[in-house]
Amino acid sequence: MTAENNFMKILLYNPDNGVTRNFMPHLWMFLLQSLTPKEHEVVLIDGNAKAMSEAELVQFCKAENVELVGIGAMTRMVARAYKFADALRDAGIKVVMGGPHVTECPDEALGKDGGKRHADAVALGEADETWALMVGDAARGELKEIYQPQTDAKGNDVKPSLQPYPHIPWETLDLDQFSLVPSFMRGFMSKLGDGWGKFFVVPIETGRGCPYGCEFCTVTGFFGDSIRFRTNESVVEELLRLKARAKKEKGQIAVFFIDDNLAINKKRLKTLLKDIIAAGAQLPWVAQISANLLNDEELVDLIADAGGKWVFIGMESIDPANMADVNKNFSKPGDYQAVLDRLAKRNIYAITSFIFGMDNDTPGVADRTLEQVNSWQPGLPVFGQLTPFPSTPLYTRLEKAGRMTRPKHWLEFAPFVMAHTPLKMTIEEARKETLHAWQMSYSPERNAEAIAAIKDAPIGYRIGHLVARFFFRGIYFPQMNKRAWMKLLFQNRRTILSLTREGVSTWRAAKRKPKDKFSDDDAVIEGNTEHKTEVRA
Ligand code: B12
Ligand code: SF4
Repeated sequence: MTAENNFMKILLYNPDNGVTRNFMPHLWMFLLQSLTPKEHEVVLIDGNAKAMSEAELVQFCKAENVELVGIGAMTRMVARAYKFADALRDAGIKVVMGGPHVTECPDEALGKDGGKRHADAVALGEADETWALMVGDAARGELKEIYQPQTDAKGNDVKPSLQPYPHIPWETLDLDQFSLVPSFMRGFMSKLGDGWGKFFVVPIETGRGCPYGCEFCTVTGFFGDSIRFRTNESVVEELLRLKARAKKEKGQIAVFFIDDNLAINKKRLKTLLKDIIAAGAQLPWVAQISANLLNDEELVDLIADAGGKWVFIGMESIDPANMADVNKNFSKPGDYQAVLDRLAKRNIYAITSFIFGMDNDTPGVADRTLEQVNSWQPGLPVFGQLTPFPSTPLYTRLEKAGRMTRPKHWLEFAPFVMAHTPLKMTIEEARKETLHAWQMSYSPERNAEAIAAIKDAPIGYRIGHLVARFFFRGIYFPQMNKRAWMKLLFQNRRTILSLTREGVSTWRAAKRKPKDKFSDDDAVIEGNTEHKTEVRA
């Protein structure tokens, strides 16, 4: 830092998760960058997009004169985060940490639980209002150990209101490291349609907090049960800037509304969606919404008209006894089919998330779940295992019952190996069930069946579904290089060829027709919303 103006170069770093490449950058980095006092410079590195060893990161910081590094991590990535933090601190660089895990286990990060110290300071909870203080103190060499939001008379954190919301300059940020198009396919993809040479998924939040308190979830504890929203204007304005960028760059931008439950207040969501439609701010988007809130026809119409393409639904289990065990009774497995039908009528996909290893699960749970899933509208199923994250009611229950086999599972991270013993199956059985579910759901045969099941949908929609299937498979099966992609394309060649043939002939037919008249084929090529209306009616 220079003595005159306290200038510091700051790096915000997110470690890679060691298993898959994330499809989207992390919002916290962009948010804190926007909230950093202007006299400092901030650079961002996401280990998922730019793989670096600890030594390389240290070298980068030395070469760039970085004086402060902020590291954020979920529980799953925290062991990696600590390794990077240790290397940086050993090189004399100050490290501050934040995010859900260090909020839940601050003593671990600060070395006060008997282990090694990893961070000079930690930010507990939402750091929107503490980050500037941390930076100021670091610049003056007066960093404290713990930063946390002010508390109210009852001792609860005073949460940021989100009004006003920081300006994230998406229109100028260098997002190249986050493009999802593999580099060897960029040239070819850039010639398709409006241009697919670059494809980004950008995280946007419209609100924070969820009151439902599912037993395994950290959100109610971390963000609180009082929900806060941004103004509709600020969300619409952000979307319009992204839309302008996509057009200018001849690339594609999709949005992930990262709210934990976008429809938690249906009335508010309807006004937001109407404002998005009125402003023409539609971009393709995905959001998380619980099944119980998707029973409203008007809401689902608005979701479709406002650009909604995928809805992530935490279905967790097809067994109501399991749902009751984890305090998620409000989501009824018996309703899932109707919800998916309602979405499919508007050509919206569902990403359906399931958890294995719940207390009422027995061997065979994968096949039982798949039988149901395959009888529904085709979607994108994902499978995980019940994981006790620190500070959740689930963690406390299992700990009290003496069922934890690896109480600090995050320090010895093993993908898809449970950290406690399920009641009616073994840890190894749960691992095998999970593997089986992934294998069966994304096999070439299942991909072909899923595409055949939506044969009446527009060709653009079906191609999009197949591409999404290829990406989702990569959540479980490593698919990081050209060879892995070529193998995948070869295995699915029949489905790809038949969609390609149909796409080309539809495109040719559309080109031969006069442009001034709306035709069904145009709808098919563009995935036109008019066509959606027809399907709906
Ligand atoms: C989007 C998201 C994802 C994305 C990936 C992340 C991304 N690229 O954005 C996807 C969908 C891939 C994902 C996956 C998973 N996720 Co997730 N995800 C979220 C979600 C919904 C939003 C994250 C977000 O951007 N929040 C908004 C920002 C503003 O909040 P924030 O990140 O907490 O940051 C604030 C503070 O924490 C702090 N902060 C954060 N980092 C730092 C760093 C520093 C230096 C400082 C000072 C402050 C600071 O400042 C920020 C502003 O206040 C959260 C829930 C939630 N609402 O946060 C779950 C959440 C983070 N995920 C969670 C989990 C468990 C997972 C999975 C493990 C699920 C699974 N079983 O597979 C996977 C694993 C990911 C992987 N393989 O990498 C848990 C984490 C719990 C924990 N203790 O770690 C959460 C909290 C949800 C939950 N139900 O409990 N996830
Ligand atoms: S509904 Fe989702 S965000 Fe809310 S508590 Fe349950 S799992 Fe967490």
